[in-house]
Amino acid sequence: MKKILEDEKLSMMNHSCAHLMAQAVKHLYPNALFWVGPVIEEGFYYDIDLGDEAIKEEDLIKIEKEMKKISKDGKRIYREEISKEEALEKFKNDPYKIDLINNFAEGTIISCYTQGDFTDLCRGPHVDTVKELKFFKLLKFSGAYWKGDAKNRMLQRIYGVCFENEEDLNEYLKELEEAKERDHRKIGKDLNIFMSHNLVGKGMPLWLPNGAIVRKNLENYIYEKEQKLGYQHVYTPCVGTVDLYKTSGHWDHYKENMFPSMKVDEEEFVLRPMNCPHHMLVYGNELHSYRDLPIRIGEFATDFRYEASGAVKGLERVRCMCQNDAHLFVRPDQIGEEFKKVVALILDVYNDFGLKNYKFRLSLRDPQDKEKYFDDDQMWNEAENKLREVLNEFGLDYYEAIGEAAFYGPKLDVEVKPAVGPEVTLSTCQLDFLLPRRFELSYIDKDGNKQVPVVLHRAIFGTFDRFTAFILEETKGALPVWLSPIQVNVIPVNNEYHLEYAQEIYEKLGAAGFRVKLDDRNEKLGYKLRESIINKNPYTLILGQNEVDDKTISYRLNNEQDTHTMSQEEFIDMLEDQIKARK
Ligand code: TSB
Ligand code: ZN
Repeated sequence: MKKILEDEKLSMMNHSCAHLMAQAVKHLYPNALFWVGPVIEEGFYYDIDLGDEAIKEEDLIKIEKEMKKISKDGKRIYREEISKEEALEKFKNDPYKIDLINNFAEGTIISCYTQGDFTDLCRGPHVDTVKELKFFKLLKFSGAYWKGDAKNRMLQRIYGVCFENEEDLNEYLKELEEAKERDHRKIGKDLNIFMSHNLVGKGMPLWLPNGAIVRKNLENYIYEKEQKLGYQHVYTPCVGTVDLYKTSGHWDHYKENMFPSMKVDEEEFVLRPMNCPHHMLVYGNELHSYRDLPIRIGEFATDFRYEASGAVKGLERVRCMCQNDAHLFVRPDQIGEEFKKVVALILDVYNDFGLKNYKFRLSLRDPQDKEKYFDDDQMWNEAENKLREVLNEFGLDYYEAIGEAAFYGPKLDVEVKPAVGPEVTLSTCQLDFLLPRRFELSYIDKDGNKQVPVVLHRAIFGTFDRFTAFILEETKGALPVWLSPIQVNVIPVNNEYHLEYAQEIYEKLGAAGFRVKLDDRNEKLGYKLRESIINKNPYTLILGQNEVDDKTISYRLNNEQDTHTMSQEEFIDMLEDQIKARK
């Protein structure tokens, strides 16, 4: 996909096209006022106040037509530089521009761009004439609160994209279409993985039976791995008192990401945004000797976070999530070794899922940001170097991101790119010298003295929510057989002659523990087959006269045209092996 933001020429064109769109909107809606119109990854948008009018789908076509007309007219775009006072005078009837201008320091020279009858405040640069803007498309529109604040007025945001030639535009639109097809929100709906309802709330998806099968299997998978690696799993409540989060520091450093507190009798609770404080208490429940460490406390734990309403997205960014979480309590001399084990587990899991498109990001503190990060240079440097060392030992490619560390320590994140929208973090492993101190945790060392353990926070899937979103997109919904809600779909060629045998196979496979469906509807074979492919069933059995006569099974794989025939026992063995191997 063409990277608009990274291409100077394309960025400039898209920016100019935002102005062109605004000019067209102004022609059609003379009272329209404009907020900001930046270039983004997928092109550009402009936030517009249309008074009481709301944009409809057909309006985009009208606006596009007007844009074409203006472009044909071919006016030059010219830049003008004025003082802040002049700008305030020029835009005195436009409260949005006044708001922008007031943010400039006294004495700033402000630039404006004019094309024909339209002038806009803008840093630029722009193309020389609107004639250059020929190959564009308005993509969609949505509501957007002014300054992203739900307390403010709702503006109309119109998105579009512009290219240098028709081929590039068409190719981009095709890719956009494909990305939409791959979007887990579409797949999740088509395959009945999850739903949302405004009575439950924004960013609070409900996992449907099919989704629950996927999630349960992911849970079992990672639970087995963690058991083998010495993790101990716990269950803890998804609320805590405000005091718990004051002790942990979240109240000071993470409050804006939390739901507001609620009072019950004398206690003040919050929905937890993280599980670390609970796990600190679990560790502190017993005395520990240096020989007991590492102690690895895991939980599939529900958390609540306040995510901006514009940011919530399907299962990928939710307000109620379930982390595949664990806190590893180690001695300082064990940090490197334990971190290595976590990285090995991440690589192992990604290998099992055949994931290749991911990047390691080493997230470091911003030494200037004394408010977010606790002030202990030595501790930070040591921690950051430890992580670097291990990554180098593995020979992994990674990049460093300043200011992305958690408030309690540096971390390794695994970044992936969803079908639509910016990159997100999947796995994470975070070093923490702070929390164990705040909870006064200790272990007894060789000499009988109390020492403070170090904590590694880690989530391999990240959350089950986000990971599911990601694998739905990676597989385009065609999940591996061990995860698939339906593993085998049984279709009789003709209900009249073959249904009895199909029924027998259906029951046999069900008794063998597979997730089976029998399609006994009175529909044509071709129709049922197509639907089975659309539903991404890994195995579709087609049972006709040959199969009835020979007591065999014929199947098609979701991604293949060929039909394979084998004995019932062979088929059951093959399926069992595949599911066991989780391949
Ligand atoms: C790993 N305390 C640590 C934990 O011990 C922690 O909470 N880390 S986190 O903030 O990075 O979250 C863990 C993972 O949850 C992230 O790596 C990401 O994959 C996932 N995640 C974070 N926010 C959301 C969200 N809003 N929706 C879905 N998944 C999310
Ligand atoms: Zn944690």
